Amino acid sequence: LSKSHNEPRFFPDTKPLKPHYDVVIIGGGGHGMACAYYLAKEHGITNVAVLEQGYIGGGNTGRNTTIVRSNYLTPEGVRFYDTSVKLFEDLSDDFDLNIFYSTRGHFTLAHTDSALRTMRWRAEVNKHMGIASEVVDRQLIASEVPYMDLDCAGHSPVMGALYHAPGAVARHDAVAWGYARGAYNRGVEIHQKTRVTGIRTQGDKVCGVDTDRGRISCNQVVSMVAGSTPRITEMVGIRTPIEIFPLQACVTEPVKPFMNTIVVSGSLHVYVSQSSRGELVMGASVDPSVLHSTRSSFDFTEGLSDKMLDLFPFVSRLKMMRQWAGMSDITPDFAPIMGKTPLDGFYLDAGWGTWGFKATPVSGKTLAWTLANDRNHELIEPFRLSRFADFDLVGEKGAASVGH
Ligand code: PYC
Repeated sequence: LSKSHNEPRFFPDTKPLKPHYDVVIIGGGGHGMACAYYLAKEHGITNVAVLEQGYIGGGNTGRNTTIVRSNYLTPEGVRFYDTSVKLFEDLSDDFDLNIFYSTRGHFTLAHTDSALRTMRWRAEVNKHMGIASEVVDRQLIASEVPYMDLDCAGHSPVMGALYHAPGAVARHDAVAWGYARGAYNRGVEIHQKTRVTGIRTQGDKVCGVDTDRGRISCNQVVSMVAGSTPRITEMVGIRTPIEIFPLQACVTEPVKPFMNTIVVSGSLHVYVSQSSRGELVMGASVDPSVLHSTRSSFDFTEGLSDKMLDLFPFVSRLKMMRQWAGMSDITPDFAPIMGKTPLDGFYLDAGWGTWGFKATPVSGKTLAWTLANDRNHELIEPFRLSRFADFDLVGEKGAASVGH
């Protein structure tokens, strides 16, 4: 084989760690890679190491159901996720890599009066902020999703829905790899299979990171590790109100394209879309108890199938191909925790719960800005860690697609 055939497609073999980096990013998922990309691209900061205990995008980035939307409940949330949707729309061009971004339209079904009231609330906040969201009736749902049983087998009929036209799906691995390649080509070092074992401080400031491949010194550390956040924050003695719950998902065998929209039922606790490969990608509520594990269970598939079949009886004929779980780092107000912390030089990108994939571009971009300027970007200031002590919460539970 010629030399080019032997070269890895994206990254050469890992080099030894350097003794010093300006910035260490802990976590090589979509968020970590996006932060590295924007640090290099927009701020010229390239003496950066991304440390990933497994492989690129192997955590929650590769374990979600890839839904992108901005139909949140609070102005802070809407503004933040709308910026992300706009960044997502241009990513394939930015990367020169197809991330299979596909705008589908997103229905959140309401089966009760109170659910409809929440949909109306979200629609009004969204419209006020220029986001396309509206409450629609059964007739419109039936014309857009003709294969769905709106009567839910007589159990809890659909009364209406929140329709969000910009709702989209994308290829999650391509997002992580696109950011990683862009960062790498600009000089960022990506160290896979490198586990952080400690964080060193001097006074009130971060000064280095210990890993299972050696020690490094650095000026800034940002933790972007979602379900592993408590393990990292413990190293620096920072307390957060995050609790970890598994969130499971699964796909069916691929079938011809028939489902053009994303359908979420908050009351039945299911969500489904059809991937560009033809698989139905489905998920349900988070698991009922705190657990730091990515094991998957039969309870999940059984419960999910029960609800799915109420809405889509024909799915009973499809084979389930794969199931998996991620570790959701959930906060009390269902909004993330981002930005500076009481420890100088240590930053957080956490609390991503069940809403992290859709924030990948905006979290990377705003965290890169925050690191470069050592002050919280205005879009993430509402999500600062100190909001819990200040009782200044950003209540987004009503906009979480996933039951909790
Ligand atoms: O927030 O859109 C969402 C979502 C869907 C599945 C998990 N989270």
